[in-house]
Amino acid sequence: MTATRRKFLAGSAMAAGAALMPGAGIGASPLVTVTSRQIEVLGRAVTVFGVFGADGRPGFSAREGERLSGTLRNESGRRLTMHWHGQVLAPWEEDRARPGGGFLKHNAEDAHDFALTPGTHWMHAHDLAEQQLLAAPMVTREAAAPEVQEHVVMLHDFAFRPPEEILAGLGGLMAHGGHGASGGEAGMAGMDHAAMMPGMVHANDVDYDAFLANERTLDDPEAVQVEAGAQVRLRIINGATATAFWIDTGALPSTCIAVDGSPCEPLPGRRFPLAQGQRVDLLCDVPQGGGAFPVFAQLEASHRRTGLILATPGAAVERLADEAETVSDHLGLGFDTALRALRPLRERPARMIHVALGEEPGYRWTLNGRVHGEHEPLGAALGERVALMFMNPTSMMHPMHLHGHHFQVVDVGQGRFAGPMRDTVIVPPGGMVTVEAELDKPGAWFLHCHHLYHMATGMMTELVVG
Ligand SMILES: [Cu+2]
Repeated sequence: MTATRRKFLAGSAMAAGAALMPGAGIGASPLVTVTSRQIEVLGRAVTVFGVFGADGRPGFSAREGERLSGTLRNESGRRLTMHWHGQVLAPWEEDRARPGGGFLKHNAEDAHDFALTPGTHWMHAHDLAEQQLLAAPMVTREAAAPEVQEHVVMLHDFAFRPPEEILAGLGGLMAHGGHGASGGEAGMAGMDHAAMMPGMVHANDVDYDAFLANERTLDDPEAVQVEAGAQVRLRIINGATATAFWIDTGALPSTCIAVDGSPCEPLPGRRFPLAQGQRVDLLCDVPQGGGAFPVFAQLEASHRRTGLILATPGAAVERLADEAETVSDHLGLGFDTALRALRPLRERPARMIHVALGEEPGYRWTLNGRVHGEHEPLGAALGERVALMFMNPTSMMHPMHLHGHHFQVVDVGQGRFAGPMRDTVIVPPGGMVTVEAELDKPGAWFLHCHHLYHMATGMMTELVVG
């Protein structure tokens, strides 16, 4: 590990040196640059992060077999931690989101060189800066991908107030046992006293100002031109900080072909749950007659929604309401129960590790009774197969994410099954979910809830392999 680390540091130094000689070698032209920029949300100019590839497009795209080989440059004016979410071939040393990983400073670069993991993945800040759009797609098109039009959709929850203020408000809310702690343009909603009583399930503990699909709201949505009678592949990424969605393709019959970037047996449907951190790849059938077809992302347990429109040439695009007529359900595991991995783990005995999710007064979220910082790391041997059994007696759903690995969902409390390969799994309130992972890479890998306010207030531990 030390040797690799040294190599990585040498790489960084080399990149920094090269940056002094424009046009020379690595670092002269970063693969990915993080910037600060202004966009408009609901008619208001706001300053957010931007994450752009060398082609000027958001994030990074490649083809199966290619490597991420070059630098990530920070020109944002702020320090950052970038996590390669779903990139299971990225060495531990090359992910800032690791214990002791530190920050990439302003005007500095990290050098990277790793094989890209095929599928719909993404990169994001490993802290609340994600809410200020420090996140971007990282899509590596599969060699076997169907030859159809593709479109990447990144979802966000957006607030005009900074995450620190929201976090303080959440703590204040819990400490004071009711409303009134946050003030501001939009208080903490959906959290009345009844919803906070033990045994009551709730969602959406942050009341956002807007929900974005590729940075746009439904009053001015993205319209993607498609061909009548054709198939379109949507690669949808939930980059929201604290919001889970139902993807609703409405009039478009759709088939799920991958979750969290890993292929699954094709599963037809029109509504698909998508928790924070998760991805879903849908093949949508555009009717022969053409037309304009909204694809919505509706919040769980809410009317509110965002989305985009797929439209054939000349189709009339109607104005879309940003609230649905009916309140959606909470996210559950029905979808995962129906999913089957196309490339499951081979059967092999696994050692069980219990992970109890917990909730304490004062907006403290725990794993095995500890907040991060006071945690006991979980340990495993290199090459070991482990089963992580998540038990959730809390009042909220938690999307649990393990760094550096794809795991297989094998039990959701109804007996064993060969469920999907994922890297982030919904653990509903009152639920019990078991995933298995092959621990084939050394490192101290974060294991955490992808509701980033839960992560920020303690819901993270590490799995030390090797
Ligand atoms: Cu959580």
